[in-house]
Amino acid sequence: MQGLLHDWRRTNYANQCTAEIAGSDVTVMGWVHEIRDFGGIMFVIIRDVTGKVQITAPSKKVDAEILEQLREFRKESVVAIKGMAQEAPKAPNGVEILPKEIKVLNLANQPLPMDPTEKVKAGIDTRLDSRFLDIRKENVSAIFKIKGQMFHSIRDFFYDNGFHEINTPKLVASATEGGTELFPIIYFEKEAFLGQSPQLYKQMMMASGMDKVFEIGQIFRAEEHDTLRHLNEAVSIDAEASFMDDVDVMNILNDMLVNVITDVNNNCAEELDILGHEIEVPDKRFPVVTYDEAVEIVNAKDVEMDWGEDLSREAEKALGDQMGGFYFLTEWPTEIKPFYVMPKEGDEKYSHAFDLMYNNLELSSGATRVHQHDLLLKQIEERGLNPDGFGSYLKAFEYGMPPHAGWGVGADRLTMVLTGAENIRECVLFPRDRHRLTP
Ligand code: AMO
Repeated sequence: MQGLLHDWRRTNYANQCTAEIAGSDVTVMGWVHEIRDFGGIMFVIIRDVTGKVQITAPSKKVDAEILEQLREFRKESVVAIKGMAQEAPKAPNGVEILPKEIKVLNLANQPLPMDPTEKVKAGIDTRLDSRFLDIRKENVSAIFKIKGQMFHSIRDFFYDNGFHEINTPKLVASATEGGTELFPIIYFEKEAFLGQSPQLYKQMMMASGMDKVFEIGQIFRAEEHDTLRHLNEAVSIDAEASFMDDVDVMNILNDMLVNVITDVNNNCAEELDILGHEIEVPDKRFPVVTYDEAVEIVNAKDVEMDWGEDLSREAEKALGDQMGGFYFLTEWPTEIKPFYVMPKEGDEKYSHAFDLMYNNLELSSGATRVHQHDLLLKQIEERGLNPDGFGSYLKAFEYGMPPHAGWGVGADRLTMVLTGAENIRECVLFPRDRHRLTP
């Protein structure tokens, strides 16, 4: 059968084919990136996850049969080549491979639905329709390599700081963030929903004595928004910690982000370079602006905003222009924050809720939570929600719930910050938005 590896194994990735290995035999495997045939000499560029390597086939030095095989190559086919490395200052990494044996592992149909070498630029929809081809481009895979480093670094940070990783259900019976924006599903004979946040579960875990938990998982929001920063399926990084308040968890969030940015800078220099993006490691605590101050700043910039309103896009922009970089927005009006947010003692109009912003982009929301059963019940009722839908959640507050606080960070939005992407769809492998459910 054609196309099997049999006893062939890769000896070198493209980035391991450097001048130091000149004179040795290697086996490289990857995709046919480019074919240049000058009659007397042929150049084929092979691409793998690490970069590119040049195959050079002069008719005087290479068997006619090999040249024939090379001429049958089609762009983006998967091939394996055995040959001898020799120095070639003009080739990628200063080395080229003189082919001795060739295997075509899988031919790519032509024409390709899009060109992964970017000679012909494709729009975002064409690219997302053939995402596997799109990700073959180094400026696209760079985003996902950085996103991977981000998750790695975040997990390390949580484990190093005594957080336990949890997984909570995504099939749920009731809303967490209020009644709207839910995707209903049929759960046997009942109606259920896709989870919009692990909020209620991470809070219930505070009553379990696990002390500090985190979850990285999907959230589903049936928002009609069709913007560059909203998705209907996103990944949320959620943290919850007992015996802590809003200021404590804001400090944890600040430390975590400094850690992530440092790690990305240290481990993804090549990817950042490909993207032409730089991100400075913040050297001080993120500045804090209160909601009242934000209303003043926004109005001073001639963007109308009444006290008690959420920030509009224009208001976010005005505030972002003033603040720049990372900053916390604190002391939100209680009435526009969810029922689980703790109001300020003696000044209940204000709450212990905060958002973390980067320029004009909201990255995270968090708060000190209400841990007293009766106050929680009152706040659920005041928001017109039916306490019956919160039975198992409320139960956790009756038998020893410690004071606690936490936050949720949008992972795809954080990736935008780390990579400089302007459209959130660039930061998700297979995005789900108002119009897209495939691939
Ligand atoms: P919130 O609803 O503010 O808070 O969500 C937290 C963060 O998740 C990201 N996010 C989104 N990203 C892309 N598309 C969306 N549709 C979307 N919705 C939210 C944002 C946002 O800041 N339970 C609280 C968190 C908490 O208090 O712990 C919550 O879900 O970056």
